[in-house]
Amino acid sequence: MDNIIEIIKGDITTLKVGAIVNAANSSLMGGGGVDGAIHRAAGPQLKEYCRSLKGCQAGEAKISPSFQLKCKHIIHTVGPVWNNGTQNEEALLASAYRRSLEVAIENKIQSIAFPSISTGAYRFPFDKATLIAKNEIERFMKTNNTLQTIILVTFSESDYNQLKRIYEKPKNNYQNQ
Ligand code: AR6
Repeated sequence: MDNIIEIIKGDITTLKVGAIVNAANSSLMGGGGVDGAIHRAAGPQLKEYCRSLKGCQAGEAKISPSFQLKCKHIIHTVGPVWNNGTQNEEALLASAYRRSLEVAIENKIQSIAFPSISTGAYRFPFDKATLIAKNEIERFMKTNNTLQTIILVTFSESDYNQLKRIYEKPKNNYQNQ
């Protein structure tokens, strides 16, 4: 087994990994939710650095140092705002995961932690978002084995249970018999 996916419940800002992913907005100037928590914990230098990144489009990703966090880097990505699936949201969410993973590889990062991008303030349905993330991560892992650990971080107990259910679901009915 070259790489593993771990599901945990907790605060992504506390993790000592190669990179944590931030579910940012396109200004990269901070906000609420996980973005606010990351900026608070990293300190004001993060905002100064992010200013130099000059924003980020939905589906794209940019990297910064982690400043006061225990992780080495922060990969800032921007998920889509859910609009009943009418604005290419599924493809944009897949791209946010894919581009974050590509940026991690480009920077020789071996462990990465993701929050559930777009499922908070951006209102993307959690189940749908989880399946898109799973598909993208699994596809990526087939062709890349330099990233050794991918951690999916959920904040609430119910999100954690839902994620576990989706990842542990048997692939076909034969496994149920
Ligand atoms: N650790 C892990 N997960 C967290 C944490 C944390 N510390 N805090 C929240 N979550 P959201 P979005 C979960 O709203 O939907 C911001 O204002 C949360 O439970 O943070 O992509 C940005 O600036 C949810 O499952 O991000 C943007 O404007 C998930 O993280 C906008 O929100 C994502 O929720 C982005 O919205």
